[in-house]
Amino acid sequence: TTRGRPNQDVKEVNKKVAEIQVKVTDKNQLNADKEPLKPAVNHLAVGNSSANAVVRKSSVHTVLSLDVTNSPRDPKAVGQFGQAARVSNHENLEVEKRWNEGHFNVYLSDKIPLDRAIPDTRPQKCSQSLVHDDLPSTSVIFCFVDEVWSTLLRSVHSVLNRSPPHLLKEIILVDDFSTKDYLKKKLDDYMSQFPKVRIIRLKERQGLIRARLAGAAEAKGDVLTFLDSHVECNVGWLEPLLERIYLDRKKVPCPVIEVISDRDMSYMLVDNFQRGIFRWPLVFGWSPVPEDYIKKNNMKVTDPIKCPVMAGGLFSIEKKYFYELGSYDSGLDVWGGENMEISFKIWMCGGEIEIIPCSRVGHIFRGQNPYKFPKDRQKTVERNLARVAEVWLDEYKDLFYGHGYTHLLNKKVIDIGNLTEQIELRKRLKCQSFKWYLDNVYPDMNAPLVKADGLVYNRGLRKCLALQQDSLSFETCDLSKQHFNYTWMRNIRHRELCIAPHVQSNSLALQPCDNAKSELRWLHKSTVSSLAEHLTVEVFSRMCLEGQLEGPAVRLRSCDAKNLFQKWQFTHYYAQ
Ligand code: LR7
Ligand code: MN
Repeated sequence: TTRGRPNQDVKEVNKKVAEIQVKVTDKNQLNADKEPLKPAVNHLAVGNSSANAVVRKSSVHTVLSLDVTNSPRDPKAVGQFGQAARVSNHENLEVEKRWNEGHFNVYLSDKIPLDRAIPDTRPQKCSQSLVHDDLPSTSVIFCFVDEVWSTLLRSVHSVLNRSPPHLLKEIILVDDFSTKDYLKKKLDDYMSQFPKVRIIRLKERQGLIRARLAGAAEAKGDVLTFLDSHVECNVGWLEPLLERIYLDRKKVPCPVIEVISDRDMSYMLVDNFQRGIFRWPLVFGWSPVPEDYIKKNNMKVTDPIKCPVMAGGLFSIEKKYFYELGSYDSGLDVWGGENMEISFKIWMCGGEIEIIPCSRVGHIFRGQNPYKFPKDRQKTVERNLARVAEVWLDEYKDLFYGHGYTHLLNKKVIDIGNLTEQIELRKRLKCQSFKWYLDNVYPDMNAPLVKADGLVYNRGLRKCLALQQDSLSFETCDLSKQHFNYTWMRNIRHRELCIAPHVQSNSLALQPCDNAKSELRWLHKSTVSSLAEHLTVEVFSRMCLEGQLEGPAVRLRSCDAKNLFQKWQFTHYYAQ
């Protein structure tokens, strides 16, 4: 109780709360094209928005961090209390005209108070949960490039209004070389009224990853808290994050990310028990915590949720720990992949990622990035992901490449840059393997190391492919002798040898496997093991592998749907 904490009168606060009746309902559905990134949302039916945030542990008096926006000056304002705002028909043109400035309803955002109230969406118990008196302080870092004025300001105000002053060391705005005029002198002038806000301007466009690093380098707080520049922090959002770090400095807590509608700017709460996961090829998504896990661990809605990966934009991390982990790979450009990188790094090198249900922050989910990518967007993201895969995925990186990214294996197509430093870092930190991560952090992830394996059975010959002294033959099927893998690189592989088609002579040979060689790839559609399918040369898609009774055991022939000698079947299928 030594730090200069606000000494709120509890009764006063409660009186204020009682004055407010908030009713928020959202009638608009979200647009479907962005669904994969959004957690499932609930319609709000919020009664009283309670102003009390978090009670501190072992404190002499009960301290409440007051949400100063709960009794707003203008309760009737557009979008007030997080309600859906409507525009009349004659304004639609204006809405459309300004949409692309941020790829959301910028027109509406500009009409909504910068310090609007939003409904307190925390689970009920949160307002009574205890936190320690001597929590670490944090620097809040917002990076932005050409962010919309009103959303940037609303983000900053929500932090200033809803964070206990003694825990908020500063707010650092990192301007990633914006082109908009209002983000220059006008922003400086505006922010000069807040001693805690600092602006750092980058001299060239660095992308959000290096922009965050620039912000972190200047930060003076014990903890770094990164936020996107179009958010609204909810009541009591900060204390529960800092509490987790206080308990264990290797915990990396994330708030629940709620949805601010890009259409009507309403604030919507999301389903409980959601966690961040990834699917191949390293695509972030939300997924509910498995039901039996909740039961087995007797989880309450307020309990922290272990998270295999974080969404990326919103989290707190102890500053020293961030640097011990080697911060971000600064070779990642502009946007994308850094959430995977830091997530794998945290888990595999001794830390933990958690979603904290008592901490909630709204975020505007947009259909498109409203800024330009200096290079092609797709290529930028692919390259970032390839860097992550090469450093962290071990033998599982084949799953990444095999899900649509085999072209990245061709060094002529893409230069992913130097990775020595990252690989060294992983060794120095003595991090666990990716297999360990899958087994321990994300056991419900489906990650078979090959697409299929076992015997390669030919329907016409009713025999299996065999290798005899480096040449192919057919034998009576016997799993103990003949074993091939159908790999993620779509190679047919036995140990170090792969079946290589020679299209000119229609013959087959065995070659040392090489993931980068597209000529070694075979298409094979069957996922149902009872169905035999063609093995088609990928680079020459009309040619199929065919078994022969006489002469060489196999040859290439024009594909023929009815020819049983062209139908092949592996013993086990693990994935499409
Ligand atoms: O070159 C850039 N420079 C920047 O400063 C590009 C972006 N930025 C800023 C930008 O202004 C914004 O404030 O970086 C922030 C994030 O960019 P967004 O809002 O365009 O990203 P996003 O919300 O679409 O994407 C999510 O994934 C990103 C992958 O790199 C980042 O990790 C984002 O922070 C992340 N956002 C969230 O996690 C919020 C929830 C979304 C989900 C799921
Ligand atoms: Mn964002």
